[in-house]
Amino acid sequence: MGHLYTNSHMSGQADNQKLSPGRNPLQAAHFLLSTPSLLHAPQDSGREVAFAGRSNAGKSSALNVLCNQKALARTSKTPGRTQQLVFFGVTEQVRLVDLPGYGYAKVNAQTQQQWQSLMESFLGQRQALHGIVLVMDIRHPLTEYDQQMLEWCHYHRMPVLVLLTKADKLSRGAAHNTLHSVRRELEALPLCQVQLFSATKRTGVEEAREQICNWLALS
Ligand SMILES: Nc1nc2c(ncn2[C@@H]2O[C@H](COP(=O)(O)OP(=O)(O)OP(=O)(O)O)[C@@H](O)[C@H]2O)c(=O)[nH]1
Ligand SMILES: [Mg+2]
Repeated sequence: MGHLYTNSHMSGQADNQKLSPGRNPLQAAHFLLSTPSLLHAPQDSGREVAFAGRSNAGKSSALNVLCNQKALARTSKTPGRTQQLVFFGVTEQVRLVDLPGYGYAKVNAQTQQQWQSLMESFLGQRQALHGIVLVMDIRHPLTEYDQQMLEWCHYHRMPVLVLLTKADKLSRGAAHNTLHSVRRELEALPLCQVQLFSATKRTGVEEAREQICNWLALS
């Protein structure tokens, strides 16, 4: 199977280099490796933020727009395409991770089980992990798997940024109604924030990038 990601050949930002105002620190992101197991993940040091969500929710598209790159993470119309943990380097000690999509109807029970144990060990053991970006299609928020992910994050005291993406598919009023009801639903989770997002219209990109850079101590 050919690999699903392209290396952007962009130069990495040195850790000790001061970032000028207005610069996007995530633009330096480049493909490092993809792996089905944590055994082959990069050394567990520094800081990471991981992107999780249902298959086809728009994780890879969100990653691309946040990094201001067209084809860093491959996007697809076929759900379930990203089956591995995909690591992108931003600096020597900072990484972004595209997690395998979940809830794809056609995968069998064994694959679901593997996903479950991979996510549990990633969230429970990965020292470098400083935050999860949980991507939900605004038209289908808070699926059973999203709730499971939120519970794990809560249990491990992992901060979460929920992106209600594809907001361009709804009217402004409908998008805000969903935003408010999801916020209400999650108000008991202190480490969880919710915002609107659209990779197509670039809605909420700056806001999300600021939070991610904060977690990664890049600013
Ligand atoms: N209209 C609209 N379409 C989007 C948006 N984000 C993603 N899409 C589309 O949704 C589909 C899935 O997007 P991906 O980014 O590949 O989704 P994914 O979550 O990475 O999917 P898997 O890797 O298969 O789990 C693609 O056809 C994208 O073009 C958005 O903000 N607005
Ligand atoms: Mg993807």
